[in-house]
Amino acid sequence: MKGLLIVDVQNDFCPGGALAVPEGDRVVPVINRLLSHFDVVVASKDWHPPKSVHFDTWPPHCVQNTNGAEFHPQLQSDSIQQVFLKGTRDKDDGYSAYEATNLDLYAYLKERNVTDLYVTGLATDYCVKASALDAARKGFSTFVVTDAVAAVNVKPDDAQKALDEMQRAGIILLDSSHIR
Ligand code: VGL
Ligand code: ZN
Repeated sequence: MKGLLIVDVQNDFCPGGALAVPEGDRVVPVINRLLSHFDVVVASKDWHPPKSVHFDTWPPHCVQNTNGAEFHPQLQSDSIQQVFLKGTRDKDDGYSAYEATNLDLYAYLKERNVTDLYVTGLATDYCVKASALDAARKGFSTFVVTDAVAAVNVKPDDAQKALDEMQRAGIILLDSSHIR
């Protein structure tokens, strides 16, 4: 079975948000087009408490139950079968969707016989990277859809470095046009 993981396509990571990824909203129409090609569609949400050590590193963002933590309004979220919440504790960065605390992503995907996981969303250099590397480590055939991800780019080459690191870990990078 093929699974689609949508990482953190939330208002705070999109233009106008508290930790905006440049052109983060560009991924939304690409992800919407992909939805019907997958058996299992899941999403993660960055879901932080108001006070967190995570905010020593980052401006406050994706605080639980705020508008900034909602999915981008154009994302077809009714197609998402399950949401995984991560970074939920005050000492917890939770970059990887596999660190979700409401449910176990690994067990969820295994129970549904997902062998191939396609990773999309925000941000390439943090949560997409951490989630894809975990997926590969845990034995999923892992793909990153390059036109369905966007990077924070604290440094200008962070996106490329992240893509290189993922490729070295055996992750396959592909364009959404190759998914049928
Ligand atoms: C993320 C920085 C801080 C992400 C989350 O979703 O990539 N990046 N929190
Ligand atoms: Zn965060």
